[in-house]
Amino acid sequence: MQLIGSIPSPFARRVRMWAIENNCDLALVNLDIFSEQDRPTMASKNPARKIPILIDGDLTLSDSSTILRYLIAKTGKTTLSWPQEHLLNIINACNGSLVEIALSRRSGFDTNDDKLFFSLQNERIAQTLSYLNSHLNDDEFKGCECLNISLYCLLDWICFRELTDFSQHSALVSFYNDYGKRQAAKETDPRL
Ligand SMILES: N[C@@H](CCC(=O)N[C@@H](CS)C(=O)NCC(=O)O)C(=O)O
Repeated sequence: MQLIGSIPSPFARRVRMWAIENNCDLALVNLDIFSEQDRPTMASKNPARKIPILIDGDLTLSDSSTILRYLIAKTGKTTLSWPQEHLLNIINACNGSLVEIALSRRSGFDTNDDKLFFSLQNERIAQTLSYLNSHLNDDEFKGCECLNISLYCLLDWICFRELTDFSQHSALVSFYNDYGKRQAAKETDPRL
């Protein structure tokens, strides 16, 4: 199987970490998605022009959550429960808003500007981080590898890109420090 992605992408990293932890053979095609050279490769596989993209024989899949669900099914692992799906969507919402903020900054906007678009993203980021801080020690969160990996990739990307400050959320900080010690986290570190 091939994963079309990039090393910094937190969404691609989830899939890469899950594959490492589950001995799943996955070759990364590392693209610079905003470069003239690499963009056509992404566009030819996904008209939505987003990574990650999984290629398994004739099958092409997009969206990290869908890809993870596919790999979980393919390897016979336990699927996420509905409450776990809800938590994954909260992580996704936070990560999605942070992508909007990162792209806005890259486009030269002041993301602290008093504009509806930025206020909505900043509000969502603050609320979801606070919610995750209160719930990551719940059994249904702790027992789900997919949620743990997705949260770690989100938090490490926040630090890597200096997107926001979660230091007031002590449960998130302690989770981040512990999970970062894992081999899969080290092997996929975007700083390397
Ligand atoms: N919901 C998607 C989000 C994927 C996503 O936003 N990927 C970013 C890279 S981290 C991307 O391709 N951005 C390109 C763009 O927004 O134009 C997923 O879970 O895979």
